[in-house]
Amino acid sequence: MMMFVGSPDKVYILDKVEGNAQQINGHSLYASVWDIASRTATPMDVETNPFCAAGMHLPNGSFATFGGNNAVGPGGDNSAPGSTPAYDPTYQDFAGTRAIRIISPCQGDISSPACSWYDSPNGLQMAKARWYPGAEPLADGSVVLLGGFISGGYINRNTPNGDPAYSGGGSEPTFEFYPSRGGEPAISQFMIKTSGLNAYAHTYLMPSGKMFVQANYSTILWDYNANVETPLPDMPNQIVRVYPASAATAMLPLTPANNYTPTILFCGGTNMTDDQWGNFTAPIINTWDWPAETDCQRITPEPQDGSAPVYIQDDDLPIGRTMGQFIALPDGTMLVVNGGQNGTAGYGKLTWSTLIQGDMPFGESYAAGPVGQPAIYNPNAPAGQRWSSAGLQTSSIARLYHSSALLLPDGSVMIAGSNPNIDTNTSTIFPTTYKAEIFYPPYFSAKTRPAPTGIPQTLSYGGNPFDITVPSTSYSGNANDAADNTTVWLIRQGFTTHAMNMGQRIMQLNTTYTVQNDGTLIIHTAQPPPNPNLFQPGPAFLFVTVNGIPSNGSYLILGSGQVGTQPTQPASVLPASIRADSASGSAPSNGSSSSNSNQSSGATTHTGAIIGGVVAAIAAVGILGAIFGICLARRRRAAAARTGSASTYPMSSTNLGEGGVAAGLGARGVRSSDSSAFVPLQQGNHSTAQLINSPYQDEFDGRGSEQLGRSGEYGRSGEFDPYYDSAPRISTSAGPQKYR
Ligand SMILES: [Cu+2]
Repeated sequence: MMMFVGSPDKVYILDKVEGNAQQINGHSLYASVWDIASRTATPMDVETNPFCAAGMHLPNGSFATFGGNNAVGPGGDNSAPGSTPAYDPTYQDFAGTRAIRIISPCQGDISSPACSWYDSPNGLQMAKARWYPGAEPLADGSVVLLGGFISGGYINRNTPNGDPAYSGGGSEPTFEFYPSRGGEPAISQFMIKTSGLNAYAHTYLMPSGKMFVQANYSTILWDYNANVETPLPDMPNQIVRVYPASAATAMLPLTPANNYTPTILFCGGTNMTDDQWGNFTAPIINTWDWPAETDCQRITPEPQDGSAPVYIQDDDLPIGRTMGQFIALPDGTMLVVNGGQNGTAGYGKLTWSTLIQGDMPFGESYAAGPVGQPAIYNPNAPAGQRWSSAGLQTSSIARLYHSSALLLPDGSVMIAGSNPNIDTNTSTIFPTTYKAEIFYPPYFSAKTRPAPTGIPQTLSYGGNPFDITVPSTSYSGNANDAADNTTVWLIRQGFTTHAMNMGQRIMQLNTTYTVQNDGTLIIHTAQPPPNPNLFQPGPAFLFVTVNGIPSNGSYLILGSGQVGTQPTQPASVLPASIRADSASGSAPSNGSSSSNSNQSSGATTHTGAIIGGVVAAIAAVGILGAIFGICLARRRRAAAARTGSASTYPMSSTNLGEGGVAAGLGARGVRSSDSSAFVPLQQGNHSTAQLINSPYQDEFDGRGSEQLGRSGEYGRSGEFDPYYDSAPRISTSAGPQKYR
């Protein structure tokens, strides 16, 4: 599953071409858009096979995806009559290996051409076929696309590896740009050196404009203009971090305290030996028996003191993981969710140690042992104390290969996917999973969240600072302390797929403040530093975090909105802070606060907020429509009515009734009787067999496409989330926003 927040109110989703029950235009559905506020999914059409592409924002807020698989039909290949790699008549998908698909998120009619995916087998194309390419945006808003498979496989090589550049036509060792710089794409020596384990290479643009690239055991700084590579140290202990080892990998927050110096953190992955990895066909070993790594390493590729970059051992993950992924949270911490304790990403019918098809113990999955427990990394905590899972609710839904996670504008985290299956399979041990979850980080315990005003719709690289106003009604306690404890964060969630968030960045803006006598906080906020390499141009969300409690994110565009050299101005100069000694906030005060509140300001006083009903909880949000299918909620309701709907799960404040919210949803009502959907959360982490037979297994009614346009027919997945209506958040329905 691939997801991104395309606009303040919508998550765009692309999925694997396979036999999803939901149909659109006479074929299985592979794309939808999910409205965050109403929690409804609307099907969208794409023509080319988008799995497993790279994806990236563009400077104007559009998103693009690059590459994918050949056309596939039932069985995940071209074995059906009439099926070719160029087009499959059953699933009606065209080859996507060179496709560039673009969408401009918009507020209008989702089915209108302006709001739809631009995607055509004869349309915009890359110079080369790329499946699982690396992707990184540059300071001018263009995108580098690096390497990839030609037509897939477990890892990107043959054995013996006599042709590490091309693997006899299986590997693509070149790189190219979007928009194209013309000419024949040049070869990346790094792709040859890392042959086999270099798909979805980890890429991070550095302040100098060079790119940090990590794959296999190797690391470089890369000048992609001159195509010159500078070796950096190998990954310690030869732990593989790229797909399919799939470590959680992220750039830590860029802050005034670290002088905007990027540090990259790698956690988990796999230490399988070079032999054990196997080849395009399969791994040598039974991966599901091989424990994933707990090891974390961090590296600062361009130290400001001029010292040589080195990998530094960091605190171990609480539980070893493959396919974990980092989500930057607006309190400056990093959440890890998803993944498994054993094995790797990828799927297949066999390994070189289990050669009989059907003998693999976990269906087609090369991973096992789903890890449902979230963990939060605090980069500012002392070594030895950076990880915590205390109080975080554990999910019982397996999130293995093809899972994804994404920060939503309200500060919650959407978790979706898991599909280690060649074609749709809802009855295997790790099934094709349509049910999503929302994780509510600890700051959702606050009853009141900051309600800042004055946030601009565009930001520049340097230039005049701006003032953000935080009303006294939206925080509690001493005003000076609150001002000392206020941080302003710019977050780009990125394009999530395959345990990565491509393009994800988080930057704390420089601030000073004026505390007014009535407790109002005026936060004088600097523009981002005048270096577009630090935070590439394009869309982002701005959060104001007071005492560890973030506001809702405000959508904005950083930079000119166009591909090209970004204008820069001198760094913002901020006025000195002014305090007001007897002022205070008037929000309901004094509960214990979250242990994960921001610590970067070093303040000692910490007035928390009242603990509400939502503390680090995970809630299922039903199926996401239709890749996602139409949820037969009413069938479940009928079943619940027959059997009684008593639930032992806390369901406070979830009775939405027949009017109110439900009244806006068309003919169908929303009732609390769907609480049976929470039974999975009470099951053990490995109880997948029970999940398969559970009464709330995703259901589809198989209606024809002619009925799909009626939005009232789609399940409002929020009805399964007991926290949805009680979670403190600020309305985002402040009218249409300009965001393009
Ligand atoms: Cu994939």
